Amino acid sequence: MDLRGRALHHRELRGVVPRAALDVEGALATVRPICDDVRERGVAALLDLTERFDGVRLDDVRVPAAALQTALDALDPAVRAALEESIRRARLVHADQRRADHTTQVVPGGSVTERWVPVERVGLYVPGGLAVYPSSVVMNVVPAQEAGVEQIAVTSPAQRDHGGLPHPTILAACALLGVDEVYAVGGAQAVAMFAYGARDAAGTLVVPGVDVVTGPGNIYVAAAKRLLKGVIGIDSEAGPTEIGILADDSADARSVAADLVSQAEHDPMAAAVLVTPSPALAESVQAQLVGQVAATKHRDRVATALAGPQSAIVLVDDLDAGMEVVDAYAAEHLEIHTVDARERAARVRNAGAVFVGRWAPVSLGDYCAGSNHVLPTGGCACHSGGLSVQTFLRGIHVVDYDEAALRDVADHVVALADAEDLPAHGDAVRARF
Ligand code: HSO
Ligand code: ZN
Repeated sequence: MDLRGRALHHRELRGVVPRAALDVEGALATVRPICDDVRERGVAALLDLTERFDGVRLDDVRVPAAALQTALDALDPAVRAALEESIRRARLVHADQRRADHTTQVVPGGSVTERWVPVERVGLYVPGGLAVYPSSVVMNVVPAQEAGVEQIAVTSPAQRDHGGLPHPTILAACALLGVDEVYAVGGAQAVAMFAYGARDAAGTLVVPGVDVVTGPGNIYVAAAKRLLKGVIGIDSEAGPTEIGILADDSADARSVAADLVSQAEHDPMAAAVLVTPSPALAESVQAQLVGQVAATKHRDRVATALAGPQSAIVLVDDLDAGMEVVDAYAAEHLEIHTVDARERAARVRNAGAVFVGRWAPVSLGDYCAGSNHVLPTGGCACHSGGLSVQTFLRGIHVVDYDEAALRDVADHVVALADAEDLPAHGDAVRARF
């Protein structure tokens, strides 16, 4: 894509940058009957739907505690050590996100305190389709724990090859994090299970409903989150992974190509976008891609993703024009490989996460930087941030005025109430004096 010489306003650029066509709205019609079924028939529906979509008939949706411990005992020690380090670093970053309650003394005798209160119960979705991501267990659970959420439930699709349990590394990650409420349910039905709760045939509440559902999933999971938002709170809807890279002549073409391939590996719909003013760099990256794609394990998936309309090399007049493009693109992940990477990173307006220079690849953030990898996609980074402690907190204003402070402002309350033709509002204050 060549944007050189085109003076586009940044709002116009949003319509020009490459973007995956993800029809979440279209998937709503598919997930609505699934969600209704779960609401009406509870556990019986979950068992039927799991058989239909995951090809396995379960006796129970809950994963037994013993299976979690067994999975942890069998976990490869190198993977265990890596997960432990990932958890440790994520905890450091997310613990720092906690907010203290704050009281503002508005007038003598009148104050407003903002209390940050965690939601009581959350449901975390961990995908189990094309790839299995124990790292996503870490990225969902750690912020919820650091927010002080009391009840954390995880769900992940039942795997036929694993006796109907979620993938063992998912179970092991749950065990490492001390999460013992785990369900073997995936897809839209999992979101509905968390939204409505689920009872068995005897009327026993097997899965209590939750307040907030987070985590990435396929288009049906995203559609169910859109449908049930309001019944539950959600984080942003997750679409296919995206990487944007802003680079100049100083960039190492091999690293740039490797990072484009790394995120294209997730999904044939994944997006990899390089923005550069350097035709020479564009050429070397393209040459690198040929060799690297041929050599990589998931080459079919990667090649499809890189050839799709959602991926591109975008040539721009200069780095400032490149900044406009990456801001318009609002990538889930944005890498900056320029001589002044740190300074440019500080000026980025729209991105899920920004990675500064050659030694901070997205793969680091996916696993072990301490940052969160559940991030807004599809341009949503222009209005939303990634998963954080804040996702699980609500600010509650506590209003505390004494008699004199209320008397002092009473005329203003009455004036505004009259202006809105709500005289009873004013009377409620007058009645006190
Ligand atoms: N890059 C993905 C997260 C992930 N990568 C999990 C590897 N495992 C979306 O941010
Ligand atoms: Zn990744």
